[in-house]
Amino acid sequence: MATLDELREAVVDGQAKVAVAKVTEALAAGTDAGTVLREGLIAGMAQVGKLYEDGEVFVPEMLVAARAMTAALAVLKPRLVEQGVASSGKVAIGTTEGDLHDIGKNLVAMMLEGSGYEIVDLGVDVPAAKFVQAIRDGANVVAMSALLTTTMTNMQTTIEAIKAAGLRDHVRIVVGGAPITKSYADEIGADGYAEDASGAVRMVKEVLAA
Ligand code: B1M
Repeated sequence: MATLDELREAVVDGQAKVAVAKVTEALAAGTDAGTVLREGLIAGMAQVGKLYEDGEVFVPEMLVAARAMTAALAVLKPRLVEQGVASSGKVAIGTTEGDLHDIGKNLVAMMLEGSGYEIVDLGVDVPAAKFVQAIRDGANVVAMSALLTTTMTNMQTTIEAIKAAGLRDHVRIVVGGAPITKSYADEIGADGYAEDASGAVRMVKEVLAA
């Protein structure tokens, strides 16, 4: 669909206003919000990642692309949330300490919110102590995201801190992000791993039912 191609290009080029306009146009034309997300926004960011890996764009271009994606996501969010169904659970979500990537984490948060979970968004660069406090404040799920190989190890640090605080039995822990694998999740003692945002919704449901 031409509009989704234009949306993808707008994200790659970092044109926030165009990206917002294209999301609005696609939704008005009746395109499903999930399709707009996958085929427009996520596809655009994936292309930016490839261009960065190939040395064709650099951090500033990635940053403007990320801003365009964030602006477009804000428009899409109400529709994503609308598509959700009622559920239960309070999820404290954040990007691990030292990590400033938040697009994937925001997507996961939105999809969970859309599925009826209460979301406590701890933001980026979240130290272990903040996750621990969130459990004390009533979260029954901790959801951690990491995009860097240097910050994924802080997931383990956080799990150890949760254990040390005597709270491990009070909470389910799910992890994800580009460098994370199922075997890494198992190794650090997480309850679940998901590859993408819709997988995260399934995973949270599964671990709460277990
Ligand atoms: Co950064 N960056 N970045 N970056 N960046 C990556 C991650 C990188 C792979 C690029 C590359 O080299 N090819 C690389 C990491 C290499 C590594 O560690 N092995 C990298 C690097 C090196 C860096 C810097 C160090 C660059 C520098 O300064 N020299 C720096 C680090 C800053 C820091 O965090 N301390 C940096 C900075 C940035 C920007 C600020 C410019 C910007 C982030 C803006 C923002 O987030 N607000 C940025 C971006 C945009 C990227 C890429 C291009 C795109 C990331 C993204 O948003 N993807 C990325 C390259 C890539 O991924 N190909 C890259 C779209 C998003 C929807 O996907 O986040 O993977 P993702 O989330 C997915 C899944 O992973 C999953 O679901 C999401 C939806 O499907 N998921 C979960 C995520 N969290 C989950 C949690 C779950 C379950 C699923 O359960 C809880």
